[in-house]
Amino acid sequence: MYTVSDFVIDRLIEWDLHTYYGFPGDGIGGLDGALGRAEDDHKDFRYIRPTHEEMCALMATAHAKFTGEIGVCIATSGPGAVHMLNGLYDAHGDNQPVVAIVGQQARVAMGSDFQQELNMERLFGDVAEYVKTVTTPMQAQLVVDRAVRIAKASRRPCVVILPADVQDLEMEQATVAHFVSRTGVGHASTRISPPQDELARAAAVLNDGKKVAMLVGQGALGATDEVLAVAEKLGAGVITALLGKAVVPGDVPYHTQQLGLLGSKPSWDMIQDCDTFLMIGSNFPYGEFMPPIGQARGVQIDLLPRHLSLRYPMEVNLWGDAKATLAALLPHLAQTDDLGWQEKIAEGMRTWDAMLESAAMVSADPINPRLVFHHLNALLPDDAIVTADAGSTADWYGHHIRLGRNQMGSLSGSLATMIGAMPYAVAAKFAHPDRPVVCTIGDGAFQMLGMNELVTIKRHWHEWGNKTFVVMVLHNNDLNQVSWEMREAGDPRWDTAQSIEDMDYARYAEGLGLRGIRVEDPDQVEAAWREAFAADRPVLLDIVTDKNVPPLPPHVTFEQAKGVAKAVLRGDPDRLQVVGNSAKEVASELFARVGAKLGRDDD
Ligand SMILES: Cc1ncc(C[n+]2csc(CCOP(=O)(O)OP(=O)(O)O)c2C)c(N)n1
Ligand SMILES: [Mg+2]
Repeated sequence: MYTVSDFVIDRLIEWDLHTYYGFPGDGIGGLDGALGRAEDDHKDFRYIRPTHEEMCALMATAHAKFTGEIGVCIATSGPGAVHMLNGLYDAHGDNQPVVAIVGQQARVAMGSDFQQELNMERLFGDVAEYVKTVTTPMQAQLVVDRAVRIAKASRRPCVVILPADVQDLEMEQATVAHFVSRTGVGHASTRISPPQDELARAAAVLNDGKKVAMLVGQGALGATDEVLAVAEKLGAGVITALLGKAVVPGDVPYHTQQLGLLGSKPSWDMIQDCDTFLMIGSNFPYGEFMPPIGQARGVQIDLLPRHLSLRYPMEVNLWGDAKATLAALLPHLAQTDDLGWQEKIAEGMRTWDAMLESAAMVSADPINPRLVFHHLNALLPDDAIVTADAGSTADWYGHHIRLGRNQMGSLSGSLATMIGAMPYAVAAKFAHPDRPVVCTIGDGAFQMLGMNELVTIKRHWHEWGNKTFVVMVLHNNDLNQVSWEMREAGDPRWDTAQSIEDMDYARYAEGLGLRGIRVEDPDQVEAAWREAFAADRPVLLDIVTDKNVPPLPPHVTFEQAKGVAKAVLRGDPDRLQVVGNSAKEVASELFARVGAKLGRDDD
């Protein structure tokens, strides 16, 4: 018998979706059974079962990010569905197309508070652009097709709910009848660009600018040549949002990397001084890092109209794909002969780079986390994929990693969920088994669920063409990012909540048959990275770092710095080390200045 579940699998394959991250349960048992049969029949798909449904959904999001395709995740009803929510919100926040297929109890049980029965449409109602329960076999085609199409078009998660009994019913093809929609497979191209008159209006603003700042996000991935061509014509500087880091190669001299709390000083300076602001494919959230009111005329390009003029009042809004729109815009742009602004930005970036390097060389107890990323950046293989987590790795990744044309990198951006680095790295490896993958993760996130996912790596690493998979645990025994956030808010670091239990991560990895390397000496960091990249199997790099090196931005606002100084004065358990380290660090003079001022301003 050809069941609804058999059909769902065939339809996903017909939609060109071949990688599914799932976790079983009787609520999705009929589909699991069909997946088993389909695997025996060598159907064209891969089912990967990580250790947790949250991982499935985060992996589906990462799959979308690293392939440009739709991510697929599968879970059982009730707890499995609830576990997936965080990963689906990650897709929601970072505009990734994901289709989740979840089980539900049998139709006759619905509304009876049956075991593991939840109101799934309500549960997913906020996160999903489309969520629907398949109530009859004939409806299955409609619901699957709509979920896949809407996920891609809206760049949001969509959810197909399959009641347990429906999964095993005989499939019925859609008929020509009242109430019946006969849906089809196939996406429309999204390479859309705005009409000529709107392009001309945008070009008039841009051509008029003498100091153009470009802010480029992940929507421009794949449009590197067009972004650079526009920057060259306008003599602009280019900032990349964290998720758009890979759009512009790290060696472009006027690329100032990121903006904001983990951004660079040249980015901040560029924004403060620009007269024209061109935002491309980004939903960068922090308004305080955008140009002051009245300073800059704005143009924005985005494929999602809901992003237009959202964070900054734009003069011209262009609704279109970044690559197609920039290509259509280019003939309208005049070639500037004044590269003074761009050169000034490049000069600022050279100074910043030198400063970052010296900040990485500052001694710490025992290892300066910046040093870890400094060496990683120098040794990163040409086609590597790097992930970072929500903790301080995001700061160091933003500052010290310069992605080249062939490299990729990502993290949970908008949701900024802890643990993202690990499922992102695993999904990157499944999507690109011939490329080296590096996961950078804090010890807190590693203990949260990262440790579990090392088990998935144990299970699968033999299959990968390229065995390089390095998990670097930033071992600071602290929820460090939040310790600093507490200080910035004026509270001392709270040991009860902030401490992470010490453990031997390298030995844990060795216990799984992987390589474990523990580093406690700054002089060994570079060699450890080399060893990890040369290893014949996945490596856990346990690097013991100093929690008292502040991940403060270069232009810390007075309020934040005042908070840190207050916290230190109020008896932060690490006060002496913090003061000692920061005196040597980027923010050193700030602490001194704020400390002095605090005497007068403190209330
Ligand atoms: C799921 C989740 N819980 C809590 C937070 C808040 N948070 C952000 S960073 C962080 C600390 C992370 O600690 P760790 O993973 O050890 O990284 P570190 O900052 O020490 O490098 C916390 C608790 C979050 N972003 N996500
Ligand atoms: Mg930590």
